[in-house]
Amino acid sequence: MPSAKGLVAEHHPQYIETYWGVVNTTFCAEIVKSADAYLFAGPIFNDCSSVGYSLLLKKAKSIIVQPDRVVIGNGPAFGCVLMKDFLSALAKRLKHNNTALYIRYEFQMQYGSIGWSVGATLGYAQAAQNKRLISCISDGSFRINGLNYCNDHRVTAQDMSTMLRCGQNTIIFLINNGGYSAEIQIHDGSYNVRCEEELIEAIGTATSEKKDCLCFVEVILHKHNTSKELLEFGRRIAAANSQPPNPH
Ligand SMILES: Cc1ncc(C[n+]2csc(CCOP(=O)(O)OP(=O)(O)O)c2C)c(N)n1
Ligand SMILES: [Mg+2]
Repeated sequence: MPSAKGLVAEHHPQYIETYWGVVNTTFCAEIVKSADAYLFAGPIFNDCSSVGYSLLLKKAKSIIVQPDRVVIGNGPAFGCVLMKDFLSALAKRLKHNNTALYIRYEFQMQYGSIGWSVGATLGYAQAAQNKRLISCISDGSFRINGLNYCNDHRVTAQDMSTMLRCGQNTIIFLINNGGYSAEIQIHDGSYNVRCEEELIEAIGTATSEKKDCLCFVEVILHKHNTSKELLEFGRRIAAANSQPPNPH
């Protein structure tokens, strides 16, 4: 399942795919569905991991291993069995092969907390200084890092400056697809105002039918749509700041 992506080398001949319910190819979904039994190690079946609770799996065929209990099918449940003990005992009964992990892949799915990857990149790189990290972050996640919802990269920029200060050599791919694609697929709507008429309408809504609600209106402006005072200010500061440092 998605949370375990990367634990098995994806070029291994017996690797099928990461199982993710109906989002999979039919090939993978059919193999999983038709298996005699499924062994889950530490699963959390939430809305994301179960694709809106649509997994077509039969609970009776499952063995669910949690950190301190094991549930077989619809029961019985064995308490006080630690996952590490269960998996070590199981490993002893398996025929070993040469499956090797070449690349480690990390992501977190269970809590779906976007922006996690930025801080995690910083931490992983610091901990594994003999390796080079490759990090893929989409624009929304990069922006939202540190629960920063506005168009302000302050917190992410701080993480980046820490990466620089620590001399990290990570390669970061910022996947810029122009916003929150995942949210657009789940729940699109018009949240932003782009012109005066839309702003008047939004203020009208905020002060009438939504008068008791918290209202958040994002007003989209062109970056050069500013006052002549700011233009003058910017020009003077630029001139001052581009002077060579004062020797005194
Ligand atoms: C901390 C946090 N805030 C908000 C959300 C809700 N959310 C889920 S996906 C998403 C958009 C992600 O955008 P981006 O990182 O650009 O990825 P894309 O969908 O564009 O590939 C948001 C806001 C979340 N999961 N976690
Ligand atoms: Mg995006």
